[in-house]
Amino acid sequence: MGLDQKLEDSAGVGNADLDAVVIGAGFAGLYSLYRLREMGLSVRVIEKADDVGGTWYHNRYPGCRCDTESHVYCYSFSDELLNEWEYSERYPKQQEIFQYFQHVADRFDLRKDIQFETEVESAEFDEGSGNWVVGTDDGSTLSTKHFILAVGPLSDPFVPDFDGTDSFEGDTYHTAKWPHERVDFEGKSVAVIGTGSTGAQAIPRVAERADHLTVYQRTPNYIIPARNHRLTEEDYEEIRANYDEIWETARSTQSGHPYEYTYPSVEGLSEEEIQTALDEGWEKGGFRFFHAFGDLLSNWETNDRVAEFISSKIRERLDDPELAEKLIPDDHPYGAKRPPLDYEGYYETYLRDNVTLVDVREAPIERLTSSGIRTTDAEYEHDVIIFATGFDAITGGFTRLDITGRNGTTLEAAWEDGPRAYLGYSIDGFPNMHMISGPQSPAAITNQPVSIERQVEFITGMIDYMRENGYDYIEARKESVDDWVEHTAEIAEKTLYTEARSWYKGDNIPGKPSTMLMYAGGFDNHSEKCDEVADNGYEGYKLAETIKGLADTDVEV
Ligand code: NA7
Repeated sequence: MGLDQKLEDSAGVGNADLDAVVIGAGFAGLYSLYRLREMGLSVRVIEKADDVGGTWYHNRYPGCRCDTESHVYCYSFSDELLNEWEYSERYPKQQEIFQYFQHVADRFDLRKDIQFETEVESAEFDEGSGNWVVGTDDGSTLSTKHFILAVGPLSDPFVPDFDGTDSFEGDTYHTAKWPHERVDFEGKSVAVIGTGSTGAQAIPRVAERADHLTVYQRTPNYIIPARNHRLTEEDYEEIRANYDEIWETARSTQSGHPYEYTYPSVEGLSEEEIQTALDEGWEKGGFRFFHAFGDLLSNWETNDRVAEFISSKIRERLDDPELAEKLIPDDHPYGAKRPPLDYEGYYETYLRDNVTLVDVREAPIERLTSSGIRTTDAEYEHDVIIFATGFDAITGGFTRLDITGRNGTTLEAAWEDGPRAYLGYSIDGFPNMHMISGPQSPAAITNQPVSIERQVEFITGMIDYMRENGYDYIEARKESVDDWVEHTAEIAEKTLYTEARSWYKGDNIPGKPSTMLMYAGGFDNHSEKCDEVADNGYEGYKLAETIKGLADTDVEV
């Protein structure tokens, strides 16, 4: 029987085709599928790509890898899985992460419940049947009791709307929509626009292959050494001997990474102690450096010391003072914008004869021409333009869908004054709809697998509780959503995140309101709050046996 036929047969009687529809087959979607299936529920994951992996399916640009250390860039729910998988380097390459996802999908036989090459376009809560009706790009619909959005916080690529984009006669690529086949740069003049984490990874690699590379930089970033290396058998022996403790630490920190801060602050420390902490952090590299001082993102004094230290290191690396000053940030605290890592001599790349740095803060890009890029003070010829220009982060994956909740309320209307969600998961008026890495969740400012596992466990725990207690519907109360949004904003105000223009606040998207999109209070505190909510019978939510029961409580305060 076709899905449409099934839907027709069940229409109006409250029987959904499925217990849960999940959008996306990345970290969040696959774990949701695994857990819900373990609970005995009927689930279907809908994925637009032809394979699993989510962001790691689409991002295949040269140099693409994860800035999180590989031993904690994986699921922790299965000891068997942990013990059988080995990444080859300290930071996993895209190719290996993609293989990891394929392994997970095969190992747990997940593919049979994933509908690939299908894009969800709409979802509407049907008050007659009390189900969500999910519409896909092949014209079919599916009805489901629970609607889970595992769309990814960085899944909606952003390309600036430059005048003349269509007139460019060369090839253009966005890093997050990279072709599967090798892209040829040999003998070509290549432009990279953007120097975020993606640009920082791609630039050294493209420079090696292109005839000439021109980097268009608007905002310099603090880019620190990753200190990548191959992982040996001994490394893995040590990791495995300590895995329980590593995960326990990761789950107890603000960042979801398994590192404790060396000192809470620079305040009260001697000059020597500060210098030693910075030097040692620098030697460790990556986000371990980030963990030298606990108040890095809330205390200017600490941040200034760390930023000065990084700036001095950039100057040391480049014996061209003018170039160094162009590459040193001067407009934001370290970490208030996502800090990229350097794997392959990022700064030294600019010393190459075939690389030109164009400062587009000084002279912005005016337009694309048929043969290249024109800034306000020069014209550059290119065969290829690479947009490393980021994403409509956190909300873009949700708002691109046409979602309608109860009483005909659209997501667009619900978020008219800015995105809002209780704990990042739920919105009033949208029963049984659950977001992973939604706005006001810790999302992408924490180590994703740790944070995602926690969120999926909260959502699946909630669904389990509903079944145990005879509830068919759950919906966040309006006041819980409002309070959580206010709480998140208050926390952000106490941090230095407010001091940078960044995608954390939606500043990279023209017209998007500037507001901290994620919960900056830490993974640990968010997690504790989730436990408290669950322990109190899903405090802050309305639970009901019928859709009418849910609607009847609308007026309750
Ligand atoms: P990011 O971090 O958003 O970086 C995008 C870059 O593109 C950044 O340097 C932007 O400059 C630049 N950009 C965007 N629009 C323009 C225009 N109009 N002109 C010039 N330059 C522009 O995206 P990434 O893909 O690097 O990283 C996203 C996340 O993926 C990363 O943080 C990791 O979590 C993984 P800006 O800084 O806005 O001045």
